[in-house]
Amino acid sequence: MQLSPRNNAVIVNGNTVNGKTADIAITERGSDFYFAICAAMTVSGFCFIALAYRKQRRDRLFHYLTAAVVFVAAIAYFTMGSNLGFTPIHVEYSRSNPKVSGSYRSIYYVRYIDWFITTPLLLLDLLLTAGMPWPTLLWVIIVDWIMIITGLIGALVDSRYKWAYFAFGCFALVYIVYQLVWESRIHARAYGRDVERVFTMCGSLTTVLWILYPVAWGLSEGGNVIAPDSEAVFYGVLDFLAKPIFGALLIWGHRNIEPARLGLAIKDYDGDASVHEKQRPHNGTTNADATGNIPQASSAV
Ligand code: RET
Repeated sequence: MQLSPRNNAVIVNGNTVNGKTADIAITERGSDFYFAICAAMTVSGFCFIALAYRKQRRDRLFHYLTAAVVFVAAIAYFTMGSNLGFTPIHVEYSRSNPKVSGSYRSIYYVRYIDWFITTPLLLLDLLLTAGMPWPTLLWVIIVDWIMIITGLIGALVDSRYKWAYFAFGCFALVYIVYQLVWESRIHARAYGRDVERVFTMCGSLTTVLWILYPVAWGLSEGGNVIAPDSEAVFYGVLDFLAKPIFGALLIWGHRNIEPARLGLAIKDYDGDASVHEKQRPHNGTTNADATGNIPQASSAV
């Protein structure tokens, strides 16, 4: 008798997509691992939201950004655990190692959709901590998108031209790393020792981890050196450190830093009766809106 229910995802959702079958694909163990990371992302998301509710609404920016990152990742990991969100791509290098021998490898495009949404949010976390001006934020995010999209194109191309896209992505990463270790770090210093400390801690973690992503890519989607199960572990560990662990450190680092100090002066309407319903409007007939103004229609009645 089997005690634990089997994970049937790789059987239910097979390896055939658009008429092609991936013969280099994840096994049940790879699927289990993806589901485990999915669970970790989900739990950490709820923790970040719970921590957000301990703060005033206007001080929750970093909690919400970080929670969004892990919730999006949780959905991507659910997809990969279910053996979905991939397409079989002909490998450039056929290997004799039985774990990677074959012609078509599962390429998980859902990973890139996840990164397209979450990496800009992670960069926002960091660059807002450093108090960088918004044109720089925008520019770094555009460069980040170029990095992710070129990585996706490279992964989907089956000829050696894939490495050209990989090189474009690496150039983009060099610029992002320069921003983090140089310009933003110097900028963060101007806001005081505590801001500099949290930026240095999270920025260094990000720099080291992000440099390892192209290594994982070169060994899996690019070079077909490691099996899809090992790819799951490599990217899974990186994502776990780059999202929930990074997020926890960032939120902890911000515990005594008022966002207003970083130039993030966010308005809220604490004293407004119609928002909090702590007190009744003066004559009991008018309805003030969130700005405290009385709408024309209701005052005319
Ligand atoms: C690719 C391949 C192309 C070259 C480079 C890459 C870098 C990817 C990075 C991804 C980071 C993802 C994170 C996800 C977690 O939220 C696209 C693999 C340089 C740095 C942090």
